[in-house]
Amino acid sequence: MFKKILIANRGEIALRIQRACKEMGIKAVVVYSEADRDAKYVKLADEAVCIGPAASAQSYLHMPALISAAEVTDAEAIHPGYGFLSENADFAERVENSGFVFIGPTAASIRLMGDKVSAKQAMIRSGVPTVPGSEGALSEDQAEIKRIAKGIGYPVIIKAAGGGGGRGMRVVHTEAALIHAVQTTKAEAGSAFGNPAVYMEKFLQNPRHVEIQVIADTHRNAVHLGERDCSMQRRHQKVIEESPAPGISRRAIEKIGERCAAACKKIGYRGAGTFEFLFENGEFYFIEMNTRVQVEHPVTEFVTGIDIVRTQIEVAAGGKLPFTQKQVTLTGHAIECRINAEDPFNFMPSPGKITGWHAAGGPGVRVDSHAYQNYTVPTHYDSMIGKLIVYGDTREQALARMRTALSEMVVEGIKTNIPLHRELMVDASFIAGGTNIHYLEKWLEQHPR
Ligand code: MV4
Repeated sequence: MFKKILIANRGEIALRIQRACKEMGIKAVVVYSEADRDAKYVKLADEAVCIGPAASAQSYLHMPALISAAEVTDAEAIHPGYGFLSENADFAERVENSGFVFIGPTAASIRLMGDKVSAKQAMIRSGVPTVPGSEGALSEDQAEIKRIAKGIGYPVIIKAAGGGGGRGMRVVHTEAALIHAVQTTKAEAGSAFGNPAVYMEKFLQNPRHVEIQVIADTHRNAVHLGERDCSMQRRHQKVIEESPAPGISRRAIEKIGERCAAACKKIGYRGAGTFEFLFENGEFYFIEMNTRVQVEHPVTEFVTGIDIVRTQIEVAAGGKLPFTQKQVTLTGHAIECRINAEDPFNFMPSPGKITGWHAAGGPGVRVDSHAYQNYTVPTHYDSMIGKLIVYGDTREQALARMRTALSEMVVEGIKTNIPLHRELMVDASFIAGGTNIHYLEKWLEQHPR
């Protein structure tokens, strides 16, 4: 096992990874920007290295500074967390070429999944169901593009191969609008991602976003850890996540989960990963794979009892997965509310000093946050200041616990989205379960302030 790990991230996930390291008897080195000097995860770390000014490009995204920090502190491995460089294949490659272990998949896997066309082709080869669409990237042949769209049936969606997470997409309803949409998406993709390739899919009108967590070791073992429903989102930012997904049978999840685990084996995947699906009319359609630990991993940890970050570290060190597929069962229900420093209804960022902070507690309640009383939320990074996660034997109990926990949470001095969560936890449709990806945006339109 590693003796020392460098955490190339900030905020709550830097604290989460550090906690796993400490439990495992591994020294944790954190890096921080000048804006994060007073952060809790910096104070709690065994060692801390300032890597540059507040701007991410000069700190958390600055590869030479991160690799130098690992060198001067004698770390053996680098955990990238989520966001920043976590899905940057060049970074993974530079980490490994500098003699460190990248706690994540190989650069080749990250590259394969980073290109959404090659990711989808890999899934088709591996037997994972995908959204009907073009076989690969679209050619320049306008007649052929029209033929493909006709074959799929309108509406279709044009997506950039270099996009993902909602960037670089355009919905097309008629043949008259098709060619212009393809050309515009290509031009935007070329400048935004340095890759003009686009592909086409059937546009699913009212899907849910359901994702499968997987984890694989370097001994040809891969298992799935069930699903998360992340449909409650606004502008591609998830707001609430839960596991299991309401109303989807265990049989259906087992079937798709086994396909994902088999795909991991087929592509030689190692580490934690997430297969994102659209779920509509009882069917799963793969859209993208995330090759990192995700913000919402705690809901899966609650229902499986598996420590995902610990397992990431174990498999990165060459260990075998400490459980088999048969030993993984989902018990009870978990819900996560992302706590953001923002106006709860117009979503304007609200950084600044937290003058009062009281975290919720009690049975089945977990608060993953780097915030504390008198902490100043910097302006430079995203607005998430923590996550409130609850567990219950049933979804009803989890909902009741979340309502209680939200009533206990106090964050003063800045605005947060806690008031929005309090309203959603008593919303009849959310309580019923199974709302789709458009629900929150429609709800917000119907609840103007
Ligand atoms: C789609 C889709 C409908 N049909 N693809 C948005 C993010 C990116 N991961 C893929 N996205 C979508 N792809 C087809 N063929 C609708 C979305 C989509 C979406 C997906 C998941 C979660 C929230 C979303 C919000 C708007 C659109």
